[in-house]
Amino acid sequence: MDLEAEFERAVSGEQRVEPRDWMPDGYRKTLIRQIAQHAHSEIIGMQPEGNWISRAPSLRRKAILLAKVQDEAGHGLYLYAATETLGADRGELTENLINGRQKYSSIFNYPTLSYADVGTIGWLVDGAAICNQVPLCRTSYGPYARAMIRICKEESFHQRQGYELLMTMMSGTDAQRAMVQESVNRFWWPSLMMFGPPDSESSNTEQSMKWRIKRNTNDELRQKFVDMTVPQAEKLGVTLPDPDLKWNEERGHYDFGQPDWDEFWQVVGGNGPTNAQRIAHRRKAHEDGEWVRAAAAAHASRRARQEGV
Ligand code: FAQ
Repeated sequence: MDLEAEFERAVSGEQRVEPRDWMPDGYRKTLIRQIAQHAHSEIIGMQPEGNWISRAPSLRRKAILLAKVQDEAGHGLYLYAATETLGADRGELTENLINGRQKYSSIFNYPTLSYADVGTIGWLVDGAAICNQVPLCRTSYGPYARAMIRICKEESFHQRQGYELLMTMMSGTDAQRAMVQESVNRFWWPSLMMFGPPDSESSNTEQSMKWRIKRNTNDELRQKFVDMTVPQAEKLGVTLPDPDLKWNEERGHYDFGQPDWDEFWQVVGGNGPTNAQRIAHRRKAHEDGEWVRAAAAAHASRRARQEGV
């Protein structure tokens, strides 16, 4: 049996692919693209919420937010390590991010205008991330699947802290309730866009499903997210800004409207409300960290010389 046929047989038999196994070039490339995009999203995703750390309304809220943002840094590093098992170079991936050659999730190109956004990001953005990432715990590439297990546990905590924050605000004053509703209005449609374009326009889904990198299509996961979120919105007492949202008895799912896909492609193409700001901030952090990388490399090479390795 040739290598490719052996690989296809193993993958369709639910065997995990490990770093030293033979794999088709396209499989390796697709994984590096997806995992790097995921890692970049975690790192850029620190910015919208990080914006509120210094203005958190209490010490408790500040401690929670700090922990969450730190978790996101950890997820990013974990995922970059997974790409390294495929032969990618972390430094090159960072260059690709700050030069706009690689993407990161569209959701992080929207501004955080009020403190309620911290809760809404936890509830909707982490909620969408969990929906999308729990199936990735069964993705065919071993290091990615294993990384996802821990990441999903932490994302669940993130989702709950967001929901709890919003619940607290909803039991507060009229102004706080209005702030939550306004935030949900802004984040609902961009959250639906996180799952990627409709299946009919998704260039990678078919092949990624065959390789069991993706376990569900973009539209399947979007539907799952809507079904999961509507009862949570009802309990919270907010309205989701979609006049077409309606339970469909026959399908056993909610019907819902389509996001503005032109806006999605604009944001993915670099023209969203905060794309330039996010990248400029990441570039500055990278440049400011140059001395740390140089010192770490000098230390490692001195150590290696001393130990004669
Ligand atoms: N944004 O063919 P498809 C998080 C691109 S982590 C930007 O359907 P695919 C945690 C796509 O890359 C959030 N670009 O693509 C957190 C492709 O580009 P190409 C990130 C997008 O890969 C929470 C083209 O469009 N999660 O939130 C987007 O099969 C709170 C065609 O699309 C992951 O990355 C988008 N939304 O499916 C952190 C999860 N959608 O080929 C802080 C892993 C698509 O032209 C705070 N990734 N594109 O270069 C995945 O599951 C998949 O990559 C999808 C997209 C489902 C995102």
